[in-house]
Amino acid sequence: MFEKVLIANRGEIALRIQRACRELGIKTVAVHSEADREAKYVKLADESVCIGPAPSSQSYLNIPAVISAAEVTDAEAIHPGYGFLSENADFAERVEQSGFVFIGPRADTIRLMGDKVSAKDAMKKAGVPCVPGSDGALGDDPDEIMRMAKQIGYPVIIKAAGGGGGRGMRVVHTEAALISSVNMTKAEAQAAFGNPTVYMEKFLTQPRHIEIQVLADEHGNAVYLGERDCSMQRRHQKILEEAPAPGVDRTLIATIGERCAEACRTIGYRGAGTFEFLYENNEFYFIEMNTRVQVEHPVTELISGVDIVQTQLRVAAGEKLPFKQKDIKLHGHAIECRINAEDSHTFVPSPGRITGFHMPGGPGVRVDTHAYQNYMVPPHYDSMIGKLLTYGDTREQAIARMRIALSEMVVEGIKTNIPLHVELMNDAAFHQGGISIHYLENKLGIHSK
Ligand code: MV4
Repeated sequence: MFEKVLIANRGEIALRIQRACRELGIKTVAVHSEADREAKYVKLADESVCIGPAPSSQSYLNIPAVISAAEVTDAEAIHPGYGFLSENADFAERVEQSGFVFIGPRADTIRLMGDKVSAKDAMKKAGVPCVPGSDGALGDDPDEIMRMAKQIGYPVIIKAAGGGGGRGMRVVHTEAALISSVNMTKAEAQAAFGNPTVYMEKFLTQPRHIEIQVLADEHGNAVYLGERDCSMQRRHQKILEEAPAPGVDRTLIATIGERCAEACRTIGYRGAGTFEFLYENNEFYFIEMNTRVQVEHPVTELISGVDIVQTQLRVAAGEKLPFKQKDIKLHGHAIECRINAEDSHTFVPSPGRITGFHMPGGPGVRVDTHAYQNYMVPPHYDSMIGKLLTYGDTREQAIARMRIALSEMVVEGIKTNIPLHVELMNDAAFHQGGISIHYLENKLGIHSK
């Protein structure tokens, strides 16, 4: 196992990774911007290095600064967390070229999945069911594009190969709008990603967003840890996640999960990964793969008993996965509420000093946060200040515990979205389970879009 790991991230995930390292007896190096200098998790690390000014472009995204910090502290490996440099193939490559271990997949795997056309192609070849579509990049012939759309059937969606996570896509409802939409998406893709490549898919109108968690080692072993339902979202920002996905056939999950694990073996995947699917009419359709640990990984940890971050560290150090698929047993139900420093109705960020802070507890409650009383939420980064999770034997028990936990939770001095979560715990459609990706935006009203 590594002796010392550098954590190239901030906030709750930096603390989460630090805890995993500590449990494995690994020393930690925190890197931080000038804005995060006083953060408690920075002080808790064995060592810390300031890597630049507050803007992330000059600190958390500064590749030479991160690698220099690893050099001066003699760290052996770098954990990128989520966001920032976590899915940057050039970063992964430079980390390894500099003689450090990148805690994640190989750079060429990140590159493969970063290009959504090559990702889909690889997964289709590996037996993962995909959304029907163009089977590769769109060519230049308008007649062929029109024939293709007619064959797939309207509505279709045009997506940029360099996009993902909701960036660079356009829905087309009629043949009259098709070619101009393709050309506009190409122009935007060139401007945003430096790559004009686009592809076409059947547009699913009321899907759920369900993802499969996988773990793989360098010795050809891969397992899936069930699924997460992430449909409760607004503007591609997830608000609440849960596992398992309510009302989905367990046999179907097992089939899709095994396909994902097999795809990992086929492409030689290493580390933690997430296969994102759209789910509609009892069918799964692969859309993208994430090659990092995700914000919502704890819901899977709660129902599986597997420590995903520790496992990332183990497989990055060359160890075999400490379990086989038959050892993975999912129990109960977990829900995660993302706690954001923002206005509960307008979603406008609300940075500033937290003057009062009390976290809930009790059976089946987990809080992952770096915040505390007197902590100053900086205005420069994502507004998420923590995650409140509850676990129960049943979904009803997890919801009941979430209600209680939310009622106990106190965050004063800034606005938070706790009132929104309280409202969701009393929402009839949420209680029923199985809402689509459009549910929250419709509930909030057209004005919130
Ligand atoms: C889609 C889709 C409907 N049909 N693809 C948006 C984010 C990116 N990961 C893929 N996205 C979508 N792709 C087809 N063929 C609807 C979305 C979508 C969405 C997906 C997941 C979570 C939230 C979403 C919100 C709007 C649209």
